[in-house]
Amino acid sequence: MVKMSGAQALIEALYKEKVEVIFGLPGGAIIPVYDVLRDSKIRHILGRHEQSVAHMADGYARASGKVGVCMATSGPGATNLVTGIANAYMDSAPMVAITGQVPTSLIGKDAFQEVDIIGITTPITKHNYQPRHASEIPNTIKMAFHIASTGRPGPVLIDLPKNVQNDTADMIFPNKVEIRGYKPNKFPHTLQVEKVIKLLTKAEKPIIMAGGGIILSNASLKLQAMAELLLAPVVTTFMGKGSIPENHPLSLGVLGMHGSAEANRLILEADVLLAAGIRFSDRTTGKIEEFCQDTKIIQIDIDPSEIGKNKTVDVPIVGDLNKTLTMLYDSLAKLLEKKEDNLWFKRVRQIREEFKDKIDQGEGLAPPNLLKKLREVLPHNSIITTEVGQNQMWASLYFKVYEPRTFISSGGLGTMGFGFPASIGAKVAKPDVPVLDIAGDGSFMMTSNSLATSISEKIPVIVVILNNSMLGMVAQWQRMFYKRRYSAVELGAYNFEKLAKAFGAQGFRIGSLEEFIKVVKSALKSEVTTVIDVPISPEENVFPMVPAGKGLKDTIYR
Ligand SMILES: Cc1ncc(C[n+]2csc(CCOP(=O)(O)OP(=O)(O)O)c2C)c(N)n1
Repeated sequence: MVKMSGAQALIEALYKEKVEVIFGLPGGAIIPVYDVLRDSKIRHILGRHEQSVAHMADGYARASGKVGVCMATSGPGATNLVTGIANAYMDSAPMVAITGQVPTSLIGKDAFQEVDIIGITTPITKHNYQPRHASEIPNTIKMAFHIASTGRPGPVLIDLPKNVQNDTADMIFPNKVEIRGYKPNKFPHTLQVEKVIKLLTKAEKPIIMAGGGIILSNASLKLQAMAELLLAPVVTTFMGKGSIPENHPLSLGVLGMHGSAEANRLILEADVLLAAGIRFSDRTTGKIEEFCQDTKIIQIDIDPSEIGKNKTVDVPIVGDLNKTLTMLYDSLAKLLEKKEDNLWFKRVRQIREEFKDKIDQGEGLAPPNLLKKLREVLPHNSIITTEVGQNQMWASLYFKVYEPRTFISSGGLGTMGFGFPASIGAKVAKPDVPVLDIAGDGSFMMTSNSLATSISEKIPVIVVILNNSMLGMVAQWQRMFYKRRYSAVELGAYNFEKLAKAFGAQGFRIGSLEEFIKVVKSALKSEVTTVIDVPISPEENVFPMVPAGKGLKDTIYR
């Protein structure tokens, strides 16, 4: 037992959890923690807005697989974190968010900068805590990290009243953690495994649908081995992009509203669907009643509440994906011979051929073309983050990803302004890897103040703004489904080159594809953040597209 203040215990406990970096922005209610942090070995990265601070922690978590930590003061600091916490929750990113709170004697009295952040974050966290005594802090931190990082990962919030930070107590730092009622089930039930094996050995047209769960459980290699053994094509959800190398002969790309033509078509022809680590999101399935109506569906997930939530399945199986796929693979490998070719694989090749020229990828700075050319100059392990809108969907469709954890985007919440701060977090996690944010001008404007963090903390990233002077995705919908009646989508033209330079970053405005490639190549060697403003036509649409409320068979190709 050691005597120390609550704030000291917090930093000590974070240190014991091997936390290397905290993304934060201080204020009155969290000053005691910041005072201790000043003398600790943990790096602090000062954000310029708490939403960005949370996205930085999120980007760090997704790139590294570790828990991302963010910190803010009470009241407005805490509410500014909310979007970032909700974003992490929707995409199952492991995060611990720490907020200051008014002293316990003032809680519930509308004190200065008081807000009920526990109430506000209850639906968007896996769990939240408000220790009322300093001595609770070490165990609370241990539990928070355990919950955030195990089972289906997600954010946990710890709200620390100021007097609890200041009070001293005898502290016990536990080595182990036991939480009643929280025991994520890692190993699947053997009877369910047998049922899956029976279905897969009989399947003639099997298809695998791989989600973000594959990446979270580091199951990419097992997924690939399984696909090769079954000769099953793999479609990924948006969150699953990167779970299989997108140049693998069995990879069909991302499925869904802006999915690849091959993925959206072939999934409708499969007889058995192995859905691994996915949640049948409406963006992915289109009209759910029409999705794989006559297909036998197997669903594997670590989170039992996901099974059958959006889609009734034939065989549910609860377990960690890496462990479950390993068990399935080991049994199947004894029963099946590896095939080099069959009718189903011929059909895969035929569909690929059929759609080869159906999608117009444009020339010069047309986004599909630009993203394909960008891929060619970047190392395989480069990390791409995206903003939200057309930029995100173009990146999903046309920027091929070869490794897990190298495509980081706001899937569930669709948060504009996520990509740039997330790229800063990812670069902190992987300083030796190039990190690029593919941005829209509207999204970049939301969190571009993070340029100050990127410059002052020397975290060099590259931002490519596909600048159509529009809220492009909304404009696309108005163009296609509201008879071109543009309403509140024209942003006007801004000079992002000058904006970047004002913060001390490099800024460029691009006139041609050749110039773009030249600037990217020099930015890759640079040690300072580079913003590349690429003017594109405001009339560009993202295709393919499944209109809202329609099924995958209704895909529009151009
Ligand atoms: C915080 C937030 N506000 C509003 C939206 C709704 N929305 C979705 S896409 C989009 C347009 C995005 O514009 P821009 O960032 O310029 O990207 P583009 O679509 O032009 O590539 C909007 C407003 C959102 N997703 N997030």
